[in-house]
Amino acid sequence: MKKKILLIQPTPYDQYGKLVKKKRLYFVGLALPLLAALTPDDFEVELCYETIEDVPFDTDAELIGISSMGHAVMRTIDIAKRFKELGKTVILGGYMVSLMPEEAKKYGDSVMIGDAEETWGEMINDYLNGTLKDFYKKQLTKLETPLPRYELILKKKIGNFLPVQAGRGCTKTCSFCSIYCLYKGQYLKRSIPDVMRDIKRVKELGFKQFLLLDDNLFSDRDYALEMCREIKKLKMHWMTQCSVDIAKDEELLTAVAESGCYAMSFGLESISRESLLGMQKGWAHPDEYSRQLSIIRKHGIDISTEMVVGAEGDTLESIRETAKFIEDNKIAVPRFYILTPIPGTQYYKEMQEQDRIYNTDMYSYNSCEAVHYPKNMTPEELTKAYWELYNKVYSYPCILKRTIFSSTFLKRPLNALFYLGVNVFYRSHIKHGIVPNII
Ligand code: B12
Ligand code: SF4
Repeated sequence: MKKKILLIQPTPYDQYGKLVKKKRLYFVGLALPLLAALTPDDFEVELCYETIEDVPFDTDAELIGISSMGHAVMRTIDIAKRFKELGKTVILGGYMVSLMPEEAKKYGDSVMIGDAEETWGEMINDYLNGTLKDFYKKQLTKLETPLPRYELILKKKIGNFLPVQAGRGCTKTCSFCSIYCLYKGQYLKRSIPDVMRDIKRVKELGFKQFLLLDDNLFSDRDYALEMCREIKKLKMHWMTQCSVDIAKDEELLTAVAESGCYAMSFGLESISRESLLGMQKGWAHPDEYSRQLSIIRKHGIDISTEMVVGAEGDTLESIRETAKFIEDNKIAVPRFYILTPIPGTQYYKEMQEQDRIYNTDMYSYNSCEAVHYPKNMTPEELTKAYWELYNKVYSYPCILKRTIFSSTFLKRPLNALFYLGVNVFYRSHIKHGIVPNII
């Protein structure tokens, strides 16, 4: 009989300490299907996404691999402790444990720091030989990944698209960002034929759409142009995220739109220039945002945004103005976070050095509770202003203005109706005090 490994993507706790559970996980990460593909054939692999399914604590798997994302790391630790009590061998990996490996090691037998491509095989071998090391780390210099084992997630309650990744890292250096912290401004690209192999597989499996989950796909212009030319041939639809300065490049934007990209998410972060400068994001200019967003929209690309509040230039007034910015720019799906100093990031070091960490309880590092002392308000005022912002932007008048009373409705009515549905769904969460960022 084959040995078995169980790989788990834990779900976070909400701010009331309850596990966040969903009927469907639309945005599925790639780590587990990829780790499954990297696993030697003599192992059977089972995947568990806790947001949509329960962790099988009675599993017959002997090896348990647990991933970690942001504050969901608290659930990673709780699951690890339970499996340890049950006598299993527990391996931890993913962004959050990579940023705090020494702490993570207290709860597992071994910790994988960063990318697994060149160390996962060695880790499994060591486990089989009884020589598992405390830490595994190998900085990649090139990125080559096998075809993810998508078949292991097909029967799960996921959306109508699958994830694909072209590259890792980002050439920008925003101080709060975990990507910068791990990749230090490096952008590792896969070869275009390899990326196309994965997209073609997604198509063969009957999907008409995919999500390119790169952090800033357009970090390398020539690579991105070439990729768009290849994607166009497949006649599929896709979504991604990138920096808003793509608006400055009409040729690239045209190629992206013609290749089937219909939705993009932009980390605008703030309408305050001072805040952006404080985050080492001075290359972004809030006074250009409206023009840039309208150029992108003209190319037929729908927009969602990610913004943070609580940075150095933010005041209670600027947070209120953020709601107006979202409404005026008819952002289809806006998401907000309280700027959170994630341990391991440069921003965390800055806040620590300035003695501005207000709350050290990691359960609160959920991006909807202030855990630092902001410059221009108290932590309590920041948390209150954050929820007021969400409630204002997800009020029915604002939702309607941003969806069916927007120019998108005339050009792409089905999309506008879809975003209306997403907004109503998000609104119901916000009304229950649950942020929609993790769905
Ligand atoms: C898709 C995605 C999501 C999806 C899907 C999540 C899911 N449940 O599957 C959604 C939108 C739901 C989501 C939600 C959240 N996300 Co998210 N997400 C991503 C994104 C864009 C891609 C993840 C991915 O698939 N990458 C590709 C894979 C192959 O890379 P990887 O995950 O790093 O995995 C490699 C290694 O880390 C390692 N590895 C990973 N896990 C494990 C486990 C073991 C055992 C081992 C050995 C190795 C290993 O091996 C892999 C191959 O090398 C990343 C950004 C990014 N570029 O990765 C953010 C990212 C991971 N998310 C992040 C955050 C903060 C969150 C939220 C906490 C947001 C929030 N405030 O609520 C939630 C938490 C949800 C949860 N269940 O934990 C942060 C994590 C930061 C940090 N310090 O941990 C990231 C880095 C975004 C960012 N720029 O800050 N997310
Ligand atoms: S542009 Fe985005 S992914 Fe790149 S460093 Fe800044 S926040 Fe991180």
